[in-house]
Amino acid sequence: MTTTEKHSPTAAGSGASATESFRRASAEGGAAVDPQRVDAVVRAVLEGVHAAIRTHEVTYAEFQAAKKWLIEVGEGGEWPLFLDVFVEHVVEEVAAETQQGTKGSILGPYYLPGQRRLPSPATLPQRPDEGGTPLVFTGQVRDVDGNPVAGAELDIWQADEQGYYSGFAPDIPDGNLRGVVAADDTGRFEITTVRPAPYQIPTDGPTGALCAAAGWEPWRPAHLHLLVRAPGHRQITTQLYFQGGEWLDADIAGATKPELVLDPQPQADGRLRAEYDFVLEPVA
Ligand code: MBD
Ligand code: FE
Repeated sequence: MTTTEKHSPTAAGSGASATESFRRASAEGGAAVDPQRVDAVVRAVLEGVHAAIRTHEVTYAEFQAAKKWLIEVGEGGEWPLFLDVFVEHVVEEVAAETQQGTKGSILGPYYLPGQRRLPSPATLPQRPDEGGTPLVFTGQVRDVDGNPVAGAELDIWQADEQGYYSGFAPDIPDGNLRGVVAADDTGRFEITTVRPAPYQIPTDGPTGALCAAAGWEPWRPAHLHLLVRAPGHRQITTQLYFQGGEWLDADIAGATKPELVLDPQPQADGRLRAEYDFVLEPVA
């Protein structure tokens, strides 16, 4: 490995970590396999593929290129990345039809459980020379009737000023810009962090190659990821974006919603301050 390779993230490196992390999280998971449902859903997926081949008169050369690319997605560990970028937003939209409270968004491939628990007011773990404009993020967790919720936690993770996530890029300490912040007993929280950069899909892997081949911009707007939970309430998985931020209207992952945009205001001390209140529905 050369020095440059060691210090800049590679698609294969973050892909392998994301695949490993997904396997760990879903070790006991898996939906019940009702043959009728497998038949209905998989049949519909295959019919969609068949229709695309007929409509666009796909050639043998193109079919073989597709096979080669699919093999590379697996070998590069990019199934979590590819599926979360191009498919998860629709699964989330279907789930959202039966959900109340704060809008959800996709989980994405870079969540890591078990991060440091920090009482509010909290500062997310960061390097002494962490880049990026300091950001103070405050708000309150309430129930659907507007009452403060006790025992709320905000499990938060984000990219750094270069758009990289700890755990998925070399040279970033484990747990950097990640934490589980405990709100106070009226649901209020204050989290000091830095403003993240937009995220670019690695250009040196198969998902990036697909974007280049299709002429798609491989970018997500800057965002904070959050799981917000409290006893007796449904956990929400969401993301918060930044008003006026680049790619806000062109998210490759199709995961922005107008209700999920922060409008940070610069303070006299040079820090940004943003406020957002979360609404949790009771467990079903
Ligand atoms: C991300 O940071 C992300 O949030 C998603 C959904 C997909 C790829 C990278
Ligand atoms: Fe992300």
